Amino acid sequence: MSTQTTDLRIGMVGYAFMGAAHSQAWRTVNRVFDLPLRARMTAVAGRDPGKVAAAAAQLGWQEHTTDWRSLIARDDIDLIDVCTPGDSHAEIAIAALAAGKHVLCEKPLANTIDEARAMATAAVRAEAGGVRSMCGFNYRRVPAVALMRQLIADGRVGEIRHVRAVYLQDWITDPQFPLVWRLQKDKAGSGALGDIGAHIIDLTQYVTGQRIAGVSALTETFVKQRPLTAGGSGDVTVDDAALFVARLDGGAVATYEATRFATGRKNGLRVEINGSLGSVVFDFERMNELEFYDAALPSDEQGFSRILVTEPDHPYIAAWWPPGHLIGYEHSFTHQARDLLEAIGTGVSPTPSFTDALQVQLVLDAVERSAALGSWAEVEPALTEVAA
Ligand code: SOE
Repeated sequence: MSTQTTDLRIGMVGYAFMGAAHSQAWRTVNRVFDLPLRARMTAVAGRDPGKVAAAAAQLGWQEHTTDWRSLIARDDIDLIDVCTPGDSHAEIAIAALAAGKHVLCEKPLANTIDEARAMATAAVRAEAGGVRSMCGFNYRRVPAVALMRQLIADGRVGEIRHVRAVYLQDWITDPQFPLVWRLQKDKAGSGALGDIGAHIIDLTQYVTGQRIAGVSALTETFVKQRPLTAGGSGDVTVDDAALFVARLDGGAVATYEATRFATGRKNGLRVEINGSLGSVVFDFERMNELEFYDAALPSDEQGFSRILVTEPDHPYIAAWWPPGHLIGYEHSFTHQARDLLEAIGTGVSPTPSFTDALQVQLVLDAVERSAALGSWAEVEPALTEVAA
């Protein structure tokens, strides 16, 4: 392990579930991977002074503040990590990029296309000055997903015919679950569609190398009123479930389902790709495995094999444990931090870029347009004014 001499000083905004997952990654990444930069957890920002002080102590941040703008103004902070609800992503990320700070922004990139386009444009402009940005689609960094992409890129499933993706949760099936920010459009932008649908949109585009070109969708809000923590009740203004079919630009046809009402499914992300020469299946409930069907085998040998993705030559695994010892959800965030530090340290642009994330946002918008009109909706290309 080399002794990193260059610190990358980080300011994180937000400290809830994603803030905790990112903090774990910043604490761990340089103890596992040999990188040109060392993450230094300089400060965390949050609105509540007591809670952000407690979060700093618990998560390992050196300082804390209630003013995220002060992080951007500091000369001793190099990167802003945006872990807030979607309604503040654009303001924070654009200000950070303008101040010359690298940015990691949680998904989905923004709550609207206009915000996402402004963020992507700001990122392209900042890139010209060596300022890097990435959107936190962490499932790309699960070793089995990276292996899935490699098998497809190597032609092992042939021409892709079908993409079949679901992301199933059940945390709000109880009508008494309160009206939290994820259920309010002005804060979250959309419901299951943007929160977990964005993941399967990005993941399937990433592993297939194809883009969603058009969709036909429906959305549903099963529970339309929920209790307010201050008493009374309020309107749920986002989707509880979103389902759509899609055409990909490489010729595949696809089905997508994102829901928070799949009773019993806690974080059930599953993607199946069917091709002319075989199929490959990733199921997050068995995240260290990949199912692979090789139609080129002799017929008496054919069947789905289970690849245990824990060998040293599998993506990321060599840094962890011997074969057969498994990794978890949090490792995808450590791998995300690894790839970001490696990119910044070697002067290349990390992926997924804000333009990649803008393309996901355009799909989200097409799904909502299609569901509202009950008709097919095309997905426009993700161009930014600077790049166009
Ligand atoms: C939703 O509850 C959620 O926390 C998403 O926001 C995350 O992106 C996903 O990884 C887990 O579920």
